Amino acid sequence: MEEPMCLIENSPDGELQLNQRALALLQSVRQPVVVVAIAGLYRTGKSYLLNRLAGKDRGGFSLGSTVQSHTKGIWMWCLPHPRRAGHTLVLLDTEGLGDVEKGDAKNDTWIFALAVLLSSTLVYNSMGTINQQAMDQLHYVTELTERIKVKAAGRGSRQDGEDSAEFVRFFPAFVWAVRDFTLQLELDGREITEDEYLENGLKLKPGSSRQAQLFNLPRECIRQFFPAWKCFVFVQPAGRRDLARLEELREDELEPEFRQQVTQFCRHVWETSKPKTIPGGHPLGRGTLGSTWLMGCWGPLAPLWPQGRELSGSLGQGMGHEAFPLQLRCPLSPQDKLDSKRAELCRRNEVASSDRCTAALMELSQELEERVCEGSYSVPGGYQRLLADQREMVEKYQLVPGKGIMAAEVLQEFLKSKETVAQAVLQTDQSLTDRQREIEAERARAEAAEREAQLSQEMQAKTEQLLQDQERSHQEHVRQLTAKMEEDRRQLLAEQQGALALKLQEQERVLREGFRGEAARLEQQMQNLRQEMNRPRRSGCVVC
Ligand SMILES: Nc1nc2c(ncn2[C@@H]2O[C@H](COP(=O)(O)OP(=O)(O)OP(=O)(O)O)[C@@H](O)[C@H]2O)c(=O)[nH]1
Ligand SMILES: [Mg+2]
Repeated sequence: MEEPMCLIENSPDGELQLNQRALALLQSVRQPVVVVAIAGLYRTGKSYLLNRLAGKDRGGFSLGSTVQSHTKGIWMWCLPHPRRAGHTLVLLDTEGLGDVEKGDAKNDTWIFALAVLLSSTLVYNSMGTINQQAMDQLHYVTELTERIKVKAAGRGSRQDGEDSAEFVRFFPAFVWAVRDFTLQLELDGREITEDEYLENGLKLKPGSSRQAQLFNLPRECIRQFFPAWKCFVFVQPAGRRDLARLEELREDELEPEFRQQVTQFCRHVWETSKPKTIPGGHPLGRGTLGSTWLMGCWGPLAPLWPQGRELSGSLGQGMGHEAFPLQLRCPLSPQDKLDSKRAELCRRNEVASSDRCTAALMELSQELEERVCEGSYSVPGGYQRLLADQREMVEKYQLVPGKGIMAAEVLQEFLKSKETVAQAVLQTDQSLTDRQREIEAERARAEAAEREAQLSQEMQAKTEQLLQDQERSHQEHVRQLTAKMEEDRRQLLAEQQGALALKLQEQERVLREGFRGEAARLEQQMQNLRQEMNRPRRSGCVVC
């Protein structure tokens, strides 16, 4: 991918939309992907730092030099991984948070949430220091985890603390990049590392006052939810005048200390960022659809937000529920599983049929295409010859075995795509009078309409077949469930009879030993058991 491309568009009214071109590109990635996202306040050099991670001299994410926020939505750049052969590095540049002109904190939260869930490493960028203000900005993390927690809690009761274990499985490694850092890394007279600087910033306040809680919340989130954290500080990259044109500067015109810091930062990110995985530890890429990945990240958020739901729909077509990692808490019912499996099988069936039909048509139409290119039909009588050749091709296509359920639809599409060529040939055919041309054009239209009607009949038949299949599957499901319930009932009865026999033996024993009270207690238990066994069962009714 030569240049970055917009992955999620953010319209001025705050609507997020997925760019279908970017999605198609992601779907074509067959290698495992390592995803690095950057987020943080607007106008703090995020795009510039990400360009350094791309390891390219020129080009990349667009920078702005004015006070106005520049990057909008989420931009993506797929590159061969500089350190891992056979891996793709996906860089995600996000819209700056806290833009006063935009003033939409909710929209900011969604952008941040997506950056967190989509990435294997999240770089959080801030200017100057790690201070309370910078920590406060991280309320986005708190909000994100809160929202997912609220939703999850509604679906199944989880204990507090279990969430952090879940999140750690999905959250990326966290890297804090502090830009234009001018302070000494020293604490209480002792030199400290950058990581110790971050650790100090993440220290909790003792006590349970409201103030302490507010102070501790973002810190606790980072500590509990992100599996790893690291800090890098960077000095100002160049003199004040050059800051607005950093991109144009040669490497040796940048501050040497900054260059060194960037080198260390890049090395860390390249070497430690893991390939992005979906639940079960399956790596993305290698045939796992990019949309599955996106959907997996969007899934937990989508239902909380109307636009998210729409995007969910467009992304989720034909995909299984396993794409929703944080919803795994709510197990699917057997019927849901069955439906999802059937939908997946139908989709695969359609794809396979469509591929086979397209391949057959490509092969059968090859000669015809060549003749069109050579201009063989651009002669008097050419139109009739073209139609005859097309008819012959369609006849041969009808004889191709194993085309499957998409045969008519694919043929229709194919013939439709050839209509323009046929019309052009018709118009140039010198042997026809204007009247004849009109008649031919009319005939071609009628033929197309007839094909359309035929297709619509076939589609209807297909839908009916699908409904029948669904009904059959439902009946089968009911049958299996009824059989299972019968089996369970038999099993329970056998267990109860066994228990009754044991109690009877025990009663005889205690009576022999003279424990009348104990025998009476056992008698009561046995009566209860018999009542339980005689209670009528609602066999089969449950699934109706
Ligand atoms: N002071 C300073 N300026 C920088 C640094 N890195 C980049 N810049 C400059 O800051 C301006 C904004 O850089 P961007 O990379 O576009 O910043 P951004 O955070 O992506 O901005 P938004 O997309 O608007 O959120 C440009 O003029 C850069 O040349 C840095 O480390 N320090
Ligand atoms: Mg930017």
